[in-house]
Order: sequence, then C-alpha cells, then structure tokens
Amino acid sequence: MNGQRVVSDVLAETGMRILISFSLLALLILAVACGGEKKEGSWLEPAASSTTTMPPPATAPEVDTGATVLVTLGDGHLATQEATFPEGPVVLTVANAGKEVHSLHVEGPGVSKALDGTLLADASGSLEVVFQKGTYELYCPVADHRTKGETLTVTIPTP
Ligand SMILES: [Cu+2]
Repeated sequence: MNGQRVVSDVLAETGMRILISFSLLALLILAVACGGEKKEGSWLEPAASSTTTMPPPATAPEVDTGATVLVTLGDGHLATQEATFPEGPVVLTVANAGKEVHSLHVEGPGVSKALDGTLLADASGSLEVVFQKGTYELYCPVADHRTKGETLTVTIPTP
C-alpha cells in the first residue's frame, strides 16, 4: 500500500511538473505572440510617419502654383484684394471685417465650394479653389446677406 502511495505521489508530482511546464510553455507562447504583435505595431509606425510626411509635399504645390487672394467680408459688402484672379489653384484668405457672422461661397465653372462653417467678427479662414477661365460669383451664404450686397463677380481672364 505504501509503495503504491509513493508511486501515485510520484505520478502526481510528475503530473504537476507537466502542468507547470505546460503553463510555462503557454506563457512563453503568449509572450512570443505579444512580442509579435508589438513587432507588427512597430512596423506600422514607419507607415504612420510616412503618412505624416505626406502633407509637406501636398502643401508644396500650393506654394509653387497657388496664389493667395484676400477676401474681405463686411456687413453688407464683399471685397477682394484683386479684381481678377489667376487661373489654377488659389487660396482665398477670408476675413470677416464686419460685426455680423459671415461666410463665403464660391460658385462658377467646376467650383461650388464654401467655407467650413461661419466666421465670427474679426475671424478669418481659408478656402482653396481651383479656378478655370470664366466667371465666378463669390457671396456670403449667411441668411439674406447675398441680397444685401455681399456678393462679387470675379472673372478669370483668358491668358
Ligand atoms: Cu454675410
């Protein structure tokens, strides 16, 4: 009986050892799997940094070809820095010089674009528009401001 107990104890002990080694293995596998995930994450990091390097080339053409024209919105009027705009990409810098809330909408050949939201007094925003030859209307889409005179027709001349 004693011998059998010893054998069973030994068996139980080896069983425990097997269990322990299995759980250790499982931990190792988990550690490796986590390490693998971390490696994947580190692989994603260079991709993310490469997308963050994307904006500079995108803004570079703006500097090269895009002209910047100031558009001033007032209470009942809309004025531009220049009488004619160049063909191609133009960044409209829109400034609210009035006391009311204003915004800007540009309508013309290939363009129907508006500022995101409205501009409070003394606020400014920018809107990039790619102009083609033709006539464009710039107006304030807020309430009835367009009919109150916040509109301007701009012609893009044929070179
Ligand atoms: Cu307005």
